[in-house]
Amino acid sequence: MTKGSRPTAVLASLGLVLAAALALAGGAGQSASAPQGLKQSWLRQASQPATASEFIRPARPRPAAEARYVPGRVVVRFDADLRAREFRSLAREAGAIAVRRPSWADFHYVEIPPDADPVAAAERLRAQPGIARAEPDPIVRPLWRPNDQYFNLQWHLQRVGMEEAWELNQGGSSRITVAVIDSGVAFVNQGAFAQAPDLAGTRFVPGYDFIWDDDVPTDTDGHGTHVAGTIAQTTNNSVGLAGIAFNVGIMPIKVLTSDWDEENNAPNPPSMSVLARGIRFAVDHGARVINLSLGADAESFTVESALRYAVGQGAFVAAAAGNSGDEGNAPEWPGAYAKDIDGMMAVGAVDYNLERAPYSTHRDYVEIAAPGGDNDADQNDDDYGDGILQQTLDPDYQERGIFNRFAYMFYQGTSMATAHVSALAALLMDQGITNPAAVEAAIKRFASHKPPGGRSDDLGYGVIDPRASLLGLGLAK
Ligand SMILES: [Ca+2]
Ligand SMILES: [Ca+2]
Ligand SMILES: [Ca+2]
Repeated sequence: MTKGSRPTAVLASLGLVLAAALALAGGAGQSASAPQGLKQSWLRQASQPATASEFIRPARPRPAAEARYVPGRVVVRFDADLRAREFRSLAREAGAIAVRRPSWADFHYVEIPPDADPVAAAERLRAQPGIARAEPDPIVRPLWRPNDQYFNLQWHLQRVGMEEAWELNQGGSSRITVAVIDSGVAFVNQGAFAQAPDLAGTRFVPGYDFIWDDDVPTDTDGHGTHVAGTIAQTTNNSVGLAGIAFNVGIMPIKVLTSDWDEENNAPNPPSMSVLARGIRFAVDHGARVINLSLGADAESFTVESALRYAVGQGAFVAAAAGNSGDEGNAPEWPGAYAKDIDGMMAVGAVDYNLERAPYSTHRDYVEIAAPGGDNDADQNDDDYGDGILQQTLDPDYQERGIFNRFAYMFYQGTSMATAHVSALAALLMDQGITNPAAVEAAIKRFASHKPPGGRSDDLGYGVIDPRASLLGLGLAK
């Protein structure tokens, strides 16, 4: 148990002591006591069949997130020897109104008035003895850059030689679970939610919805379903599209929100601390690979701690580098942690020519590149923008709150690139590599398009080469 982390029993008694001064909210329990919201009632509706159109469309731009931090909250790790009396005075000092420890966490939420400045409150808390860490909770958003052109070929699989790689390992196996920590996945037919038709043959393992607090992490956005498709779209079934590691198990974990989630008052925000809990859940439920096609513009000890826990438990992590390469090139977390963590890689995006896509963030933490697409280009002359094509929610219906209509959608972004690396890691794990650092080493060492000097901020150590990485492990065929 790390410094500042406490067993539940101690926390519960701390809360009771503080009850006079602070309202005590929640505890470390799971969903049994979670409030039931609109989503849970939609899950209980009579099921309707999924419908898939053959339309091929680009995704529409989404508005940028406005707030930088979740209001009304500071994330805190207490010193292990903190006494209740000391805490009462420091919480009052920081204007706290409640304290609770969420599930799958090694930290607490100190709740403050919704109009209070969480940055200032965290600063006040940090200055107090007995507080090991305190920070505002950065908002997390998906990393993709949709625009409005069309495309209908999976050039991104051909350009990295997937057909040749599949001769060595045809899509991995059910021994490997990949956690897709995202906006959820259209993985099940239940109530108002349907499974994407081209995920019908894909294997799913139980995950969790950290936004709505239930164990049916359906997708109300489309991003997570698209990412899951690149990893394990049902393949060789004569319909739809292919994925890379199509025999692995997908563990859907929802930590990102859609407009529908927010308009219908989903109880939890898409924040770094929520992401940290999702990572820990995935690791503790057997995920060997964790896909993080998301980012925030500020760091968080909660996520860094969860990432180190993940690789320490034998899970490889792939995280998007960011999509601000042509808009200020600011760093994104968790991607920026990757250069200091063996077994976690930050992924940049390349276009059809396997050169850095314009939006792909190019900083010192980029370690590998993979196709993320460029809908503004048509370098293969097929009259479609060069995006990454997978099946996901049809946005014409999704935006009206209809979650059983699907279409083939072009997305672009380091999100899409990250899915390629997660899938490759799953194939390598399936070959018997058990150490995430060894997976990272194999992906780096056997990359193609290695930059002069071995590494660049644009591509990291180069572009993934799945066949070479599999062969590099001594596999021959
Ligand atoms: Ca298919
Ligand atoms: Ca690394
Ligand atoms: Ca094209």
